Amino acid sequence: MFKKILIANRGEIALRLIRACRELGVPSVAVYSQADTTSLHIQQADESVCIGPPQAAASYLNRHALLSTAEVTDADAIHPGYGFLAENAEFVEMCQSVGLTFIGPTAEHIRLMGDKARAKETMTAAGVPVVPGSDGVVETAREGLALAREIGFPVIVKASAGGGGKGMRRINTEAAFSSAYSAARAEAGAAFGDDRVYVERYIERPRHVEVQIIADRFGNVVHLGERDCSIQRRHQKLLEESPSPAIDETTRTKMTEVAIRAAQSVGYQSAGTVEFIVDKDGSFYFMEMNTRIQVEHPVTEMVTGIDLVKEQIRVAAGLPLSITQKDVCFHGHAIECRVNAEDPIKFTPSPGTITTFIPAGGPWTRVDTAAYAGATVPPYYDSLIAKVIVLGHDRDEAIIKMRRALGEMVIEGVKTTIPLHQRILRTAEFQRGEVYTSFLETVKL
Ligand code: MV4
Repeated sequence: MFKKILIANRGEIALRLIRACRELGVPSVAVYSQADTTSLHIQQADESVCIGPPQAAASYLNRHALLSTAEVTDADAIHPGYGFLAENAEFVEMCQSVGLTFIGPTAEHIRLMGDKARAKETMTAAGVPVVPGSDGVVETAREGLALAREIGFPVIVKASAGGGGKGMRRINTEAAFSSAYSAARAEAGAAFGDDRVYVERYIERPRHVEVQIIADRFGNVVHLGERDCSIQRRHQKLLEESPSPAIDETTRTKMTEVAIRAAQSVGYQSAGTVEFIVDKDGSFYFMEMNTRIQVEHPVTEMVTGIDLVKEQIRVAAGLPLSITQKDVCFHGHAIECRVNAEDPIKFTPSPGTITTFIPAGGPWTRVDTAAYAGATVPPYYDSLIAKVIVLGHDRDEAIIKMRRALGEMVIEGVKTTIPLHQRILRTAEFQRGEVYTSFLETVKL
């Protein structure tokens, strides 16, 4: 096992990682910016080091500061959490070159999955179902239009360097193709410094279902079921649940098998998520693979009882997975609501000081947060301040528990998305499991 782990993150995920370290008996080092001097992760880690000014680029993204901190504190591994440097292949190589273990996949796996066109080609070759479309990148509008005619409109143009919804354009007609194609390329070039795009059929009213996998260095790959993340707004997930109300047992078996094949075909190691889009008929297609521990991982932990972060650290240390597929059993239904310091109507950030903080509690209710009364929510970072996760015997009970849990929470000083969640949970559509990515645009709250 590692001697000491540097936690290259902040907020609730930093605390989550520190807890895993503590249970594994591994000391942890917190890093913080000048905006985070009163943050809880500093209190909970065994040591802490200030790494720079508030701006993320000067602190949590400051790769040399992180490597020097690991060196002076004698840490032998770095956990990046999610966001920041979690999917930065160059940083993985920098860690490697100074003898530090990056707790995550290899630089090559991050690069492969970061290139969405290449990832799709690789998955096609492995026999994983993908949305019908171009074989890799589309070089010209002419080529794209010819292909769009073949597959039929509407189509979608996606940035190969994109993902998570950035640099995508839906095109409904032949007449609109050429200018939309050029606009998508220009947008991708400006956003990612890479204007390569690919084209595929547009799936109407899609649902987002993803499979959690974890793989060790000995070729063992285990799936931990799926999460439904269809309730989103502007490609930001709001609420996640497991199992997905969108798929039946047959589809679940196929999808989890496919996810394992996807990971195995590229020799993936560490925790990862294989993201699928599910259409109206329940057919599913590979979208992308996320090569990090995700915000919504507690949903999976609740239904499986498996500590994903501890497993992720174990496999990074070269230990085998402590579980086989037969050991993984699923119990009940879990829901997570993301509580952001945001105006729930306008979705604009609401930084400030949290004056009152009363978390939810009670049976089968988990709150992952770094918030407390008196804590500040700086404007420099993501506005996630708490995740409320509940486990019920079935979906109906989980909904009741979540409404009860959110009803207990009192957060004052900043606006939060709690009222929005309460409205979503009350709708007949959500209660019937009719969750689509367009939910918030189409359902009256
Ligand atoms: C699509 C699609 C329809 N057809 N691909 C958005 C995020 C990225 N991971 C994939 N996305 C989409 N890809 C085809 N061929 C619709 C979306 C999409 C979406 C997907 C998942 C969750 C929310 C979404 C919101 C809008 C569009």
